[in-house]
Amino acid sequence: MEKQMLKLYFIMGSNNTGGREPEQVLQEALQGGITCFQFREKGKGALPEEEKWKLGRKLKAKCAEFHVPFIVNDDVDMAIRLEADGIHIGQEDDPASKVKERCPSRMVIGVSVRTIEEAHQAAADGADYLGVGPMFATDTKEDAKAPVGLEGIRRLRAEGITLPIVGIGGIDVSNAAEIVEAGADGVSLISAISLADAPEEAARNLRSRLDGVSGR
Ligand code: TZP
Ligand code: MG
Repeated sequence: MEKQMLKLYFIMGSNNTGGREPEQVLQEALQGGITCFQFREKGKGALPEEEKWKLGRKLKAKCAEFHVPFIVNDDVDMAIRLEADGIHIGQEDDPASKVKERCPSRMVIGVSVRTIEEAHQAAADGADYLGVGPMFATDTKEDAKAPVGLEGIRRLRAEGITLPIVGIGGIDVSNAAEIVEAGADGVSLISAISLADAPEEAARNLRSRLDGVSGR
């Protein structure tokens, strides 16, 4: 996996756009320079299976136009059905080792972790990258745990975790650079783009901020 793809990792489902068309919001985010996209159809108002698949197909096609990887959250069957470029799983899901057995080998596997133990386990299970967070307080995820802060990333690096890392939770243009300076390879975020008045401009500002940071 190219860790550069994690630089500006946008996540969105149909219920994160404040009522706007998800395809339009994604189009703008792509124009603004996101480097990866995750389809996360989850929580209140999430679409049922078939609708989810239909929207997933459209969003995947948009990503393909821009040569940006299309990752599916949680739902391994959906990721396979959509021929996604990857799957992102959490601690409540099957371990990466098991998910890996079910998915085509070209698919990237991302795992959400909060602690050093979870990170070591995900690495041992064959994760390709780690999502670390929540970094800061967020209103987007209802069941979000306490933030780990920049120290959460620094600690993982100090403990010898070498996998690509993307920070998540409460990230926007004001704090994105610090995440990379702390040792992450990029930032993943929902509302800073999905609820922005101008998603393209929001993505572009984030991208130029991140292009100016020297990471690890
Ligand atoms: N996992 C940890 S925090 C979070 C997820 C999915 C929500 C991130 O949303 P936002 O709007 O970027 O804080
Ligand atoms: Mg999950």
